[in-house]
Amino acid sequence: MMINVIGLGYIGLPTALMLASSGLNVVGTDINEDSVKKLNQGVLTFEEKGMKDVFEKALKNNIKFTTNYIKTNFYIVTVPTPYISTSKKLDPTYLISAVSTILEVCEKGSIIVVESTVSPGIIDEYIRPLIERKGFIIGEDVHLAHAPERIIPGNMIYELVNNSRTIGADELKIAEKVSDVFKSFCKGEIVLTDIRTAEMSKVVENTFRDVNIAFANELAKICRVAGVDVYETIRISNKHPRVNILQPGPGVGGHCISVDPWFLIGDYPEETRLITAAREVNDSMPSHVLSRIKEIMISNNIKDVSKVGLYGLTYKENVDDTRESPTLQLIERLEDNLSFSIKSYDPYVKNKITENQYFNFNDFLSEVEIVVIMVAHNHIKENKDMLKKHIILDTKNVFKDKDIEKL
Ligand code: SAJ
Repeated sequence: MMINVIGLGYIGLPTALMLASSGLNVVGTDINEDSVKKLNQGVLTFEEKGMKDVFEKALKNNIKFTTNYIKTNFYIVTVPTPYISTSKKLDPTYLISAVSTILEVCEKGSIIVVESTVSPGIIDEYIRPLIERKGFIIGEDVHLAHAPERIIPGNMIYELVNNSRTIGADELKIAEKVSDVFKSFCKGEIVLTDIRTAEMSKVVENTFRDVNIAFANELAKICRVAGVDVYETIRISNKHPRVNILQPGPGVGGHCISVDPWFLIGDYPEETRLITAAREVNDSMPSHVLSRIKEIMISNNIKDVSKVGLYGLTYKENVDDTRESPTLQLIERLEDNLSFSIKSYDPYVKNKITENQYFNFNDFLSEVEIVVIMVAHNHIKENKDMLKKHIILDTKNVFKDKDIEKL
């Protein structure tokens, strides 16, 4: 059996490599000619811990990369499913186009596994009618499955192997076939269910985390007014056997947790009061940081915003991904003249994405008086001593010292 993985991004590439390194026959397809060329030359298109070794093994096992869809009977679709910020809905265009192209080449009886994140109901609403319109009978000519991913950027390879996963299909025998493929590398439990439940559980997992982060963020605001240390409060409360509070921060970024809850809110506006409130709390955090910056500027008699430096542009620590990053959200909320002045630096971001961005840490530090730690990269933990002369606003609790400004 040959497996064709469609879309070689953050999820598709490691998945294709894991399958191939486990001995399966794999072809990876992507529309990006440059990426395909690089991969065929043995060059990875992005960095991820442990992925190089898996890549080498996959190459030895003859994995191939191409811009064409291959005629086979097993497809895993990992194309992007962007979210439309104005309507808060998912955009299934890439998914529709991938499935349409598969239908042009696939063998009779093929299994199409959608791994891309979809909002609950998307497969029924768009994919089934599309297949039927093209004259295929679902369950005979093609079979559908949904196998949402759960891996976390920064620890993807480990989590691909060890996480439990969900497979939804119309028939148990199809779910089992898909499960056998994933079992080639996945040691975690594989739970079989129907497609709608698989869709719902994926979005629910990210929504759960969003709501729980919002609770921690709200606590940070309460504790500031109450004059109590939020981190100490959380540390102590978490000693209770049934309490497990997450950490507050400058906001929630990334392509998943800050996005997926909107799918539920968009589709079930009457039922999602808690989820909506949580989104609002998390979205308010960059503005909360901004008010803290203003307070600190006033109390230190600093009038010029160009004396403020934001450390960290990525959405979380030790990755280079800046999608929906709280720092970028904060800069967007500044008036134009201020957003030109405020400085920023991130050791992981090598291209210019903000107006007043520095690429050398020393230069950055020498130009600012207030350093706002927005991301807890290992780099800042290792270089704490360099900030001795600065006023620090630490939104990630990197510094444990009492006299440092917190959220
Ligand atoms: N964050 C906090 N406080 C915390 C934890 C996180 O403020 O205590 C912030 C982070 O700084 C970041 C955001 O939340 O801005 C999200 O980061 P994350 O590390 O929690 O998650 P992601 O977005 O990198 O990956 C999530 C994961 N989902 C869950 O943990 C439920 C991952 O397993 C999914 O595969 C991924 O979404 C996805 O693709 O859906």
